Amino acid sequence: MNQTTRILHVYEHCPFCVKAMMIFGLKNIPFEKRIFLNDDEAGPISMVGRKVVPILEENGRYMPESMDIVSHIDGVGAPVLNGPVRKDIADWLRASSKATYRLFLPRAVCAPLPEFATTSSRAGFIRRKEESTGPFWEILADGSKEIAELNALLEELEPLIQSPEAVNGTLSTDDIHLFAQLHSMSLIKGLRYPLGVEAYRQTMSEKSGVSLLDGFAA
Ligand SMILES: N[C@@H](CCC(=O)N[C@@H](CS)C(=O)NCC(=O)O)C(=O)O
Repeated sequence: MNQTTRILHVYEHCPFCVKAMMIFGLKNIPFEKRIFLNDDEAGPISMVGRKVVPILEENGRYMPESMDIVSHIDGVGAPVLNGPVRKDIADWLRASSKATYRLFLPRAVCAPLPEFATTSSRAGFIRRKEESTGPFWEILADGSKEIAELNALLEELEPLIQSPEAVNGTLSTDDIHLFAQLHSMSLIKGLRYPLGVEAYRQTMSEKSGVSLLDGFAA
């Protein structure tokens, strides 16, 4: 019988890649993780025609788009993302995304992650992202307003979490989106996780096999 070979091409910091990696862990499906340098354009373009990750390579075929990868892998054997999705989770994600990504981007590029292993990969990321965020040094110099905003939102998140095993009681795509955002937040020092949020972060990290980045938080 032919064995399916699955390779997931990612950047470690990328929230969309976190979503794609999660489903493999949640389903206990083996895969090989390969990490592009952030300025490698030729690699992803040769696979899907544009510079983007995640890309799933399965038996020599390429699939981009994180949520397409999630639903494709969830469809292997019995699906696990069977639970309902909730508007209050989508609202929470929307409310917290702007401050999260503003604080996250300059921290991600400072972290010792493999996609930034070369000077040119790091410099290219900074140059491209600063066009929309403004200078990273300014964001790193004072994030106190956004940190306070996110801490207030984390307090609001706690009562929305029905179980550390699944935000809505049964695993759903809400868990994919929520954990990916908490994963990005884990790089931001000064965030305080209420007990219920902390239990969820740790349980979901363990179940999905995706490590949080708290150790690199700045
Ligand atoms: N809709 C895509 C978005 C993926 C995406 O934006 N990935 C980012 C990395 S976080 C990317 O590859 N950006 C292009 C770049 O870094 O040049 C998905 O859900 O997979």
